Amino acid sequence: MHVIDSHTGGEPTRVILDGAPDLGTGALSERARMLAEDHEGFYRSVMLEPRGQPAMVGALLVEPVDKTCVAGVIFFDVDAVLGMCGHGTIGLTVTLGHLGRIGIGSHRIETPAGIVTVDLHDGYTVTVTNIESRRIHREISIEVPEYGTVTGDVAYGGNWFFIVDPSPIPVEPGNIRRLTDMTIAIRNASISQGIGGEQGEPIDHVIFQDASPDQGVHSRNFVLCPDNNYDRSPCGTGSSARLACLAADGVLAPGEEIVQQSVIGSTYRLSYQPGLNGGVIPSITGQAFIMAEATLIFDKADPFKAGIAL
Ligand code: PYC
Repeated sequence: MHVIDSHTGGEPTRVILDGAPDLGTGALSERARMLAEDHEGFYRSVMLEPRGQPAMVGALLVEPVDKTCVAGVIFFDVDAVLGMCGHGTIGLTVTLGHLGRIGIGSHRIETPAGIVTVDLHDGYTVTVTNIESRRIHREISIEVPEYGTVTGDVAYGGNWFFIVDPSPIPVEPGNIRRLTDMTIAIRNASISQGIGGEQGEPIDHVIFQDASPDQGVHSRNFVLCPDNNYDRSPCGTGSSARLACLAADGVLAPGEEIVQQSVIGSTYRLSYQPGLNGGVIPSITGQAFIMAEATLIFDKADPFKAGIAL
């Protein structure tokens, strides 16, 4: 299995070029469902230690249904198949450029959540124009065991987010353990209290928004991902959901650009245009760097061939 590893603002992406199970040629949402339900062992073995690393997102390259797209992709982490992934799309685009499969310019990529446009500006810098993103609940309260009532917005940016602003804990690297524990408790409480998407989709990510001490930065975030790791990047789909909230609150105008920072200090430039269905079309600009080109080996004699799953 050949893979290329990159990171986007510190968040790793592993693009799988070959050796994956055959998911057929159906709609990408159907192929994502097959991956989630029938091939859990495959995607976990690629993400889990010792082969993978915490916070890594896999990007399985597949044939797109829409032939105007340069690629189809299904993203996953160790615990879930994702609808879309912003940092992963930036990593994938830089990887496709590195492979010579695309050049500088604009390209379309098909994901289970819909078609996104990517602009490769140079060897590292990409703007993703995401699917339409929307807020569906403003200031909804959740009773969180051991933490009490927590109020936030529910919004969609390709995944489902519960966004708390301002953060109840300062978003600083020294607080990552506390931030992780509280956001896991919120996500679990949202699921047990049935708070999620319009069709009952569970909240899969939780965001805490805080001020940043850095000049020119709009805000700093902490983003919990489905695998209970935090996003080292400012989270592309989370930033999209956040843009939908800022637009709905009337505090950010179409085309106005802000800088969103992650808890480790990496940044995205963000803006939006109004969508056709009342939401926003987000633009996310960030950089990715290739780290490795590798052949993954699954030796039958290896007792941890399937990864370390405790
Ligand atoms: O950038 O959208 C994102 C993302 C989702 C999970 C990790 N990163």
